[in-house]
Amino acid sequence: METTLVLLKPDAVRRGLMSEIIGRFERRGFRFRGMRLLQLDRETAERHYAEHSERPFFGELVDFITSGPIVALALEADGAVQTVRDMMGKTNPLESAPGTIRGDLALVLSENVIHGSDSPESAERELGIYFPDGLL
Ligand code: IDP
Ligand code: MG
Repeated sequence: METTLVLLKPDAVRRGLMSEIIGRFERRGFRFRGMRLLQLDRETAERHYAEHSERPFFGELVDFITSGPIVALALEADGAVQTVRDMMGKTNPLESAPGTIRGDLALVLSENVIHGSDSPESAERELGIYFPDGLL
């Protein structure tokens, strides 16, 4: 079994899309091992997105992800990392297929409603940021 880290970004919470997105994961059958509503400080956001620290959009990315409450989910299934990535769609919502979360709910690259870990190694690192006391 594998566990992955999902974030519902501030745009998802502001737009009232929490139940829409969480419901998709419930209906798909994931086991929920953690769920938190929180707002990131800049230091934690920079740690989360450390791989992008040299990118020109890094400042805006941190501004955005700290701009309001987010929901962090720890979701378990066989192949959870890839299954969540498939359900999310492509990074740019304009390239995301209908039926995916971004393909159904987003239009803008910088406000693409969801984060999902991109590998089991990333999932382990990111779960430690949001669920330092462990999972259920
Ligand atoms: P991912 O969220 O699909 O894993 P990443 O490449 O890890 O995509 O990028 C992290 C986040 O940074 C994306 O979800 C998107 O919101 C934002 N982002 C990626 N590329 C750009 C860009 O070129 N301009 C502005 N924001 C970007
Ligand atoms: Mg990524």
